[in-house]
Amino acid sequence: MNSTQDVARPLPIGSVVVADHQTAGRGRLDRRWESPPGTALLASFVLLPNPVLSLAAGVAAAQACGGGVRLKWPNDLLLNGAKVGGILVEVTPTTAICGIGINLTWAPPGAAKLNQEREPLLERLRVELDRWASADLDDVLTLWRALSDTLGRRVRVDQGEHVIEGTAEDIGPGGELIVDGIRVTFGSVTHL
Ligand code: BT5
Repeated sequence: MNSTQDVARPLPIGSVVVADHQTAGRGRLDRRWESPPGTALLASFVLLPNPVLSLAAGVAAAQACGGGVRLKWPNDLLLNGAKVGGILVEVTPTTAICGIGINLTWAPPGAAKLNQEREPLLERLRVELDRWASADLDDVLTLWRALSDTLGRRVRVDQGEHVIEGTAEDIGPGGELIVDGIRVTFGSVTHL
């Protein structure tokens, strides 16, 4: 299929679309998500809209992966500091489409792979996502903080027109990153 996000879009809440291969897998801002056939977990979950779904999905995915997977704000899964997976939340008027890609047996240069089997990982992901997508905000934020590789670091946030550099101090109640007291709601983060 082209992208699990597009196949999932018209489906009802509770649906899950899984691909062996995507010809047009995408990240945020129309960036591409690459993975050769059969080498990754590529799934889109149709969920109720939730303002911190991206963070909740990160928590769920890190829990499902286990083995030291950590979170980089806003939506990356890291293994040993390298990107092993990503999360893309897109909304329709009534649903949120939560796309999760995790490298299993292949990764692009500089990225990481998890080396786990897809089916058991998908099962754990379903369970964790069910739980965290409807969990209390405070519980999501608490576990996100514990799994975070971003908090406490110096970061650069590139917002296109603006670049913010400073210490990533915390995340706020809306999932925003607080950098030297400034609330950051979007941008690409580099750990310095
Ligand atoms: C993301 O975007 O990290 C979200 C990726 C979501 C992919 C899933 S797969 C299932 C579902 N269906 C879709 O079509 N998408 C979702 P972003 O933060 O924008 O990161 C994208 C950037 O990550 C790219 O510009 C590359 O630099 C890098 N990248 C691409 N493929 C990668 C891979 N397999 N592993 C690590 N990094 C990758």
